Amino acid sequence: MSAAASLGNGAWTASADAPAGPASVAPASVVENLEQPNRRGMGTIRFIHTSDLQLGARPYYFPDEAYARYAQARIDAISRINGLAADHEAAFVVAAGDVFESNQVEPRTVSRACTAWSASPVPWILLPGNHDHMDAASVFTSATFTSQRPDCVQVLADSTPVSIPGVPGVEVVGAPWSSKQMLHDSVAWVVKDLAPMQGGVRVFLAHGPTDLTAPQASGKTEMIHVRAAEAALAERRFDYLALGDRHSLTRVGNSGAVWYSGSPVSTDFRDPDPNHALLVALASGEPLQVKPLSVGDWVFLEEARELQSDEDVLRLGDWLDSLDDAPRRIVRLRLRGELHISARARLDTVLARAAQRLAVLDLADQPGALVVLPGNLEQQELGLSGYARATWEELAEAARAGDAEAQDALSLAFRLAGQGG
Ligand SMILES: [Mn+2]
Repeated sequence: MSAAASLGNGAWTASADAPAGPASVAPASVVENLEQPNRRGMGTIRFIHTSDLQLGARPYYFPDEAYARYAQARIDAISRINGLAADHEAAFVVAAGDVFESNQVEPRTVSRACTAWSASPVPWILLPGNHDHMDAASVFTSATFTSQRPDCVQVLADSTPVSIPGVPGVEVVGAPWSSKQMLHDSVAWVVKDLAPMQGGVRVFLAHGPTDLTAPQASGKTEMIHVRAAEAALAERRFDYLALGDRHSLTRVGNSGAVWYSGSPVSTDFRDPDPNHALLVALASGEPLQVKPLSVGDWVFLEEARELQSDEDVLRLGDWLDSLDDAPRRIVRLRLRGELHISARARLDTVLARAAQRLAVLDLADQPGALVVLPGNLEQQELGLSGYARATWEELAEAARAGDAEAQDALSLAFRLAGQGG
């Protein structure tokens, strides 16, 4: 089940199972401070948490046409989040790392992003992540970015807490990546120098794996230790930890105040719950609340099928046909099994049709997984004679011996003869 579904998509989620205490409940002093800046007079501060836009990333299996649309969709995610900020009266947006895929992204990508940000009704605070780390060659110090960056965009180049213009009572502090590798838990590293908040609220931005969500990566030096972060939350060294690195919406730990927003537009087959941003509300005297907002509509689907018959191929075709919004579906098929030539030829027709409809149809390369069984039946149906028949038999023999090229050639010959539709 997706995190959004488990949260009841669109519903506010209070940190109901959070332990009672200052980590999740704003103390009175904070409430007083918040009442002034709040435009609605309800003592609530709202903001949007996003991360991992990975602008400029191109998966190797995307053809040009699909990539152009996909790249645009990810720039458009900035505009969508701008719109969501306005719709939900969010005061600002934080992006917790990997806004750009790398420090070497094309200047055009940086320019497109700056144009999208320039239309934002609220400030955006960006954290350099592992892909767009802050060093001498950072995208954030590039001529394109520095000359085109709109005033509403602020980059956390170091861990000095910053205030947000026009949003009093809120402090943002980040743990930016300064190189491709972090040698320590960036949250613990920064938190030790952070005094507990006396008034207002503090939002912490960090990027990297946590010990709870990536235990398999326990040797990584950059691992963020969640229990220590929760202790800092309880001491009010910060009120919300906005994480990036996981591309899937994920609640982390027990506090209800530590989240990965996931990528606003899906980036890979591995991500179970992408395509969201998080609306976060720190409300007077109430538990912190988060609400997943829908942003992206590109979906990566991986499907494994065992094919043994014509019926199996037809069922696969029906499934491919049933996918809605095909121009924004990236499908990877893992096919295995044994098919006679006629079924294999039908499969090729099914796949050709799907490749036309879908953004991407990727056939995972698994040599030998799908075997073609040449039989005599097909040969008879084709009514071959003479040279053609001799060629067919030669190919069939090679195909029986496992020659994949011969299997492809037989399938193609069968289709061309009009038997595979
Ligand atoms: Mn990332």
